[in-house]
Amino acid sequence: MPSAPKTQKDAASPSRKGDFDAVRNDIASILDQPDYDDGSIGPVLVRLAWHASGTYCAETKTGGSNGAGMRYEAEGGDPANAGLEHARRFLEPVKEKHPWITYADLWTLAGVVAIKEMGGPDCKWKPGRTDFVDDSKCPPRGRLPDGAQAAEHLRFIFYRMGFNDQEIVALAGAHSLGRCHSDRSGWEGPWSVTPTKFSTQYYKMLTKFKWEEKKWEGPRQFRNEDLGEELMMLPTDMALIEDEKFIPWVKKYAEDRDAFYKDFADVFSKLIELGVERTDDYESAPTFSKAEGDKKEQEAKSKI
Ligand code: FMI
Repeated sequence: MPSAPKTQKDAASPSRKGDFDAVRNDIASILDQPDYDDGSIGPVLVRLAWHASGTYCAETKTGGSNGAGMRYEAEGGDPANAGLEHARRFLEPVKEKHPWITYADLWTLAGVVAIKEMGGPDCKWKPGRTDFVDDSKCPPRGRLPDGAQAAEHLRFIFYRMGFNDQEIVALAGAHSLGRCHSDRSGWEGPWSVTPTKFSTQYYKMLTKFKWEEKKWEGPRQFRNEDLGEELMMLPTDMALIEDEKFIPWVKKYAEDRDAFYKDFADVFSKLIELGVERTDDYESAPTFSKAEGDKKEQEAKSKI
């Protein structure tokens, strides 16, 4: 029997240029991966968006989320980016289906979609990033933070990007997601018992539990088993409760979920905008989040 003719939708034709909702839906549809980590690639997509952006230097206006330089060995091969090739590989079918989107837009949008789908806030996202055509504009290695260090180092790195102490602590709350891998960073284990759910658990773990140095062959990290499984903290995570300017924010976010969600959404949106130089095409692109966009559309419809 001849198969039914393919409809327009079935055909493997590229999607309409600028249909970012279609891209959002396709990203959301690949997050669950039963054979990967804790069953989700959400956390590693958030890390991809962050590492793509976190090379920014406000003084020289270099680095940042424009360019998608991690496609090149110069940036992709930076040991700080170990493991992110998995995130990029998972996104490849989405790029193939929507070839008009740049990698730089796709990677940042993937982070935003993953945060939302894992129960986090709506982070504003705006398109218009371009991709480098070669590696000549890749930022130098060494711009991303080193988890083995302390508060002073965090400030040095995040102040360079233009963030303040409150924003540093809000960003760190993303460590309620995902885990460390001994074959990537060298450290091992998750920070929370629900690593695929966006939550305030990271701050609660830091403020309510006692952490002891793990005795093992690997790099220095801290451990706690009070919730029935071994959780971890990096030396830089511990720095947040050792520093008198950071700790009030850790305590606030442990107790005030709404404040954390709002502040995280603001600071993550700021992070993924670093270094973006838009083409004229996108100057008038909407800056509101999907939820806000849906709401505006509903309001507009109700007036018709
Ligand atoms: Fe974090 N991270 N992070 N992180 N990160 C991860 C995993 C990870 C550091 C170190 C570090 C931010 C900042 C910082 C995020 C989100 C964010 C790992 C394990 C390490 C060592 C990597 C691995 O796979 O072994 C710091 C301390 C130094 C580099 C640091 O400053 C920020 C700003 C964010 C986003 C807002 C997430 C989601 C993960 C989990 C990734 C995964 O694969 O599960």
